[in-house]
Amino acid sequence: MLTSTRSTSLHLSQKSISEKGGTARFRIVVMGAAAVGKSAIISQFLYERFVSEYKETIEELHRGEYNVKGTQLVLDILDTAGAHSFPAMRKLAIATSNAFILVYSVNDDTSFDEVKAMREQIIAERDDENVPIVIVANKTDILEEKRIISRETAETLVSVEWGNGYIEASAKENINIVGIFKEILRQSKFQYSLSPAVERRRISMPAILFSKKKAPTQPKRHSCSLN
Ligand SMILES: Nc1nc2c(ncn2[C@@H]2O[C@H](COP(=O)(O)OP(=O)(O)OP(=O)(O)O)[C@@H](O)[C@H]2O)c(=O)[nH]1
Ligand SMILES: [Mg+2]
Repeated sequence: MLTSTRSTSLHLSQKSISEKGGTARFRIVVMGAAAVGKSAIISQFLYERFVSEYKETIEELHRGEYNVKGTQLVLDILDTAGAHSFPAMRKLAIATSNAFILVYSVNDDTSFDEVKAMREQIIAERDDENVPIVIVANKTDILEEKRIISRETAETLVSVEWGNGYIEASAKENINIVGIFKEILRQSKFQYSLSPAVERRRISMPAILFSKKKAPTQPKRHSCSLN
């Protein structure tokens, strides 16, 4: 378990959050093929750390707690398995999350195919074309000649055809990582502003520890309220 308090660059406007008992909750799931950099993105966002060794994830829940002008915002970020994901776990993650980050690696075309399939599954299971989804093209730091999926191809498909958010990022170089989370909150109709003065406490622990908790209620689309 890791706990720390430090300033953060993500500041959510108090006006945009309707809270119950002073606490607002938001749950994001990060999905994608194996080794595309899902854990690296979360680690860079929450802990400002890049780990170059590859360690397969089973499932991990990270929590960022933000104090925004006296209101507590709890941001749950579920890190999922790319290789050995269990269909039941994926279904549960899809059913209980407010928003989705789907990651592929720009040097791996099968990981892009997987993003397409996951997006279709999310839309089918949620029965909602407008569920907040951001597609992340990760590892953009690699040499151009190793890149297989071009920005034009992916961005046109994602932004124009699918109507989802598209972000080019590098967890290794910490490029656009905060942008991913800003985009997902924007898609979810949150308002935010950048501020260096917000307190954040971060913890990381296996999702199973949270399994007895009631899943967060889905916010209504086009409203900013959270339960
Ligand atoms: N060059 C480069 N390597 C990266 C980047 N992000 C992650 N990696 C590396 O890619 C490997 C896989 O990263 P992970 O974050 O563990 O991938 P994952 O998607 O969580 O993998 P699973 O948990 O198995 O699903 C690791 O060796 C990382 O160091 C990046 O932006 N650029
Ligand atoms: Mg992982």
